[in-house]
This record gives sequence, structure tokens and C-alpha cells, in this order.
Amino acid sequence: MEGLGTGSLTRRWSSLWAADGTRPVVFDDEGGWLSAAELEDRSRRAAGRLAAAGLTAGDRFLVSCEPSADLVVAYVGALRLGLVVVPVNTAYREREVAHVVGDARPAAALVDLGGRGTWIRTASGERPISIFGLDLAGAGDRGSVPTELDASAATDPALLLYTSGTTGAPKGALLSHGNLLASADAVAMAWRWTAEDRLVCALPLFHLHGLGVGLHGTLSAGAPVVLRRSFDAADVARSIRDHRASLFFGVPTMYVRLADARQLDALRPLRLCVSGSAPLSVDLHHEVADAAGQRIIERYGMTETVMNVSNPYDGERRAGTVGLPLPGVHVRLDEGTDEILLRGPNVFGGYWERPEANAEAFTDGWFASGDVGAFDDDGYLTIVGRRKDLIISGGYNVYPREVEDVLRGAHGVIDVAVIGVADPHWGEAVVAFVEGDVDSTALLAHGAERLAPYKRPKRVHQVEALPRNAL
Ligand code: MLC
Ligand code: AMP
Repeated sequence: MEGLGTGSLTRRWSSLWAADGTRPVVFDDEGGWLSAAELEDRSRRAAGRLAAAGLTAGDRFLVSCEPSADLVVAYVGALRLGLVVVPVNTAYREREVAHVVGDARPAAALVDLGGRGTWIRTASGERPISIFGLDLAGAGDRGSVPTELDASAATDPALLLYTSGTTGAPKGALLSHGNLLASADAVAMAWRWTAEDRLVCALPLFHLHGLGVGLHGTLSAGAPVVLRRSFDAADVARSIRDHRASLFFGVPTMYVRLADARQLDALRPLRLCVSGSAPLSVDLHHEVADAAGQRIIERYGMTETVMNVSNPYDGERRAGTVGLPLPGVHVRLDEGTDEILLRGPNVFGGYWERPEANAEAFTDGWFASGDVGAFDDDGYLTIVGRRKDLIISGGYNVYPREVEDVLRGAHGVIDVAVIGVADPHWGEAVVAFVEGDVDSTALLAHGAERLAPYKRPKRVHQVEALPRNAL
């Protein structure tokens, strides 16, 4: 195996496919299993279609689709051609999509719903853009086949992922092939992930949890993945059983749902369960251990740094902590604030076209995470708070500022304050306090037009006046 962070994702994957083309790689309900040789062939043809449309290495390729084998084929094809993939949440409304299109200036997009294509085209304005559907690399397609594939270097960008970071409007975090491969290899080492494992993945593939850990980890380990289009507790339980899976990764809300649906016992045959993207409560950790005999490994990651820290596979899995630094990752706390600072082959090079944000985010090569941590005597890290104004609801990030700005535009609103409130299902729930003479149905309709459903307030309280200080 090459060293951490050297080589490219697709060079690794294609060498594994060449070694054994018969291995099953990706399953979905529509097409059944796709073998390594089929993924190689179809992703090559997808790259051919993209090249024929005039796309070349370095061009941005926006992708907004639900999980499927066709999506994986198109995604892998794009990476093989050297494109920079810009994943976009399928729940986004037009306003949110337009921001990404305006900032990333993609040359092409892949969508599974026609309406999103129209939004993308409109936001692209005068700039020409090719819009593809999931038939990009259909089984019968005989598109032109480029010869030069998998030519990206470790330092070449692979993903442009939008996040607000610690402040401001969403900006693109540019992750290289080396960053992503380093992280896939680090978790494979830490979790003993081998080709014999089989993952059930019910996470979306437009965030790093599903994409960077679930899919990249699978392909880099030469292992198979069972994709689910969305999360449903009974469906996950059935998939684990029917596919004799060994791995399940989820956000805490997914474990809550498995518990509520009395499906925790389905986790019993697995070799490993992992939780991340939001804090896993100590109670839930113990509930899963009692009901399924599974000591969930909790780990800590971030869009800008992929995976940083994880509880150990062999040592003690300490509930309430995120564990120990992953191989190759350096973690320390800022002396004044205890902010978690990160450095390593997993850490991104910077935000797309944001020199000021980059100057703020990095000090002497250390990236400031916006999370506040504490180490215990054994070196286990606990996340004790956040310096960034962020709500994490069901594993999705919601920026109060964005929700406030949108709601402030509704008729009759004088001012709005949005906060996260502890919630047993979502971890944190979005709650809005509104000042003004407001019709709450109209306010919610205003929000629904402009905000993805997970960002919309679960509760709205009308107040006479928001408390203000001199600032
Ligand atoms: C859905 N809803 C949410 C929500 N997800 N509301 C708040 N927070 C969320 N996360 C809304 C729906 O829009 C709907 O609203 C209602 O809740 C019920 O919808 P549902 O069909 O039951 O929801 P579902 O589609 O099942 O989604 C729930 C979920 C999903 C938990 C499966 O949120 C999810 O996939 N979360 C994972 C996100 C993820 O991958 N994060 C990784 C980020 S990467 P209404 O009003 O229409 O009824 C990262 C780095 C790292 O953080 O460390 O991993
Ligand atoms: P994102 O920007 O979507 O990648 O979200 C990253 C943020 O999710 C981190 O900065 C943390 O605040 C949070 N996070 C990820 N994993 C965990 C975890 N296990 N416990 C607590 N917070 C987490």
C-alpha cells in the first residue's frame, strides 16, 4: 500500500478492480450487484461521455442525486477524468443551489430530478452548462472511451464541498485525492476494514460521512457496499440480515430511530458499528450495547479534514469521547481557548477562492476546527463545545445566521433569533424566536420556499421583543 496521502483515489481503485474483476462492489435495489469489472467499464464510459461534452481535468462537476449504483458509476467516472466533483444536498431549494452554482461555476451537472437541472441552468446564466441524468453511463451506452484516465496526482483536487466553516456564507472546501485517500486508509487501519467486510450504507452520498467514509472507504479497501436510497430502520435491519453485512455507519439520529423501531437487535451480527457527524449520547451508547451487544465506535470528522479521531477498535471504546487521533493525524488544543487544532495528510489545502478565510483558518499549518475539546489522562478527546455558531440536527449542519437572514425577509418580521435546543431525536432542534406582527403560516411558507426542510424551525415562538445588549 502507498503511504498515507500519496497516490490518487481512482488509481488505487482501478488497480484493485484489475486484480479481481469478479468481486461484487456496489449493490442497489434497482440493479443488484455491480462487479469490479462492471464498475471499471461503466465508469470509463461515463468519463467518455463527460469528455465528449468537452469537460477536462479541473472542471467542476456538480452532483445532486440520491444514492444509487448509477450515481457511483458517474461519480467514479468524473474522478477518473480528473473533474472536481461538487456534491449538493438533494434537499436544497433553488436559493441554496444557486449559491453553489454561482460560487463553484460548474461546467456540468448530474441530477436525478429534472427540476434541479432547471435551477442549475438558471443560476448558471450566460455560462454554458451541460446537464446530465443518471443514464450518463447506462449499461447500453457506448460513449467514446478516453484512454488517459486515473491521471490525477495526490495533490489534485477531487471534491469541492460546501460548508460555512466557522463563519459566513457557505464556501467550498477543496479536498485533494491525497486528503481523501489518507483518510480512507486511516479509518481502514483503525477499524480493521478489509475486502471481507460488507457495509450497509443508508447515508446520503453528498456529505463526507456517506461519501468520504462509506464509499471511499469501501472502494479503497476493495470491499462491497450495500446502498440504501434513504434511511429506514426496518429496511436497514433487513439489509444487514439479507446481505450478511459486517459494518454499519450512522449519525446518532439513525441509532435513535433503530431503538425507537425496536430494531437494535439487527445490529448484533455486525463486526462493527460506527457513529459520527454529531455527538452520540452516553445513554444511547449504553442502550445499543445492552440491546445488541455492540459497543459503537464514535469518531470525529469534518468537511475540511475528513476523519480526525476515533475510538479504538481493540482498546476501550469510551462513551462520551471521540477517542484517539487516527493514524497520521495530529491534534492539539489551542492554549487560550482549547479549540481543537488539526494537521495531517487528511487536512484540506484551503477554501476555494477565499484567501481571507484561509488566512483565518490556518496558523502555522494547523487548521482551527471551531470545536472545543479536552483530552483525558489517557489521551481520549472529548468535544466539549463549539466556537462556531452552528446547530447540528440529525447530522446535518444548520447555520442560525442563514435561517435568521431568510426569516427576516418574511412579511411583518422585525427581527429573528434562531437557536439549537437539545432534542432526543435530532440531537439539536432548530427553534426560532420572532419579533413582529407575523402570521406563522406565512412565515413557515416563506422559509419553506428558501430553506431545505432540515433547516426549517421545528418551533416558532413569537416574542414582544428580542433581548438585546449594547452590541
Ligand atoms: C430530515 N428532516 C430533518 C432532518 N432530516 N429535520 C431536521 N434535521 C434533520 N437532519 C425533516 C424532513 O425534512 C421532514 O420534514 C421530517 O424531518 C421527517 O423526515 P424523514 O423522512 O423522517 O427524514 P429522513 O429523510 O428519514 O432523514 C432523517 C435522517 C437524515 C437522519 C436519515 O437527516 C440524514 O440522512 N442525516 C444524515 C446527514 C449526514 O449524512 N451528515 C453527515 C455530514 S458529514 P417535514 O417537515 O417535511 O415533515 C459530517 C462530517 C462527519 O458531518 O463527521 O461525518
Ligand atoms: P461538517 O462541517 O458537516 O463536516 O460537520 C463537522 C462538525 O460536526 C464538526 O466540526 C463537529 O462540530 C461535528 N462532529 C462531527 N463528529 C462529531 C462527533 N462524533 N461528536 C460531536 N461533534 C461531531
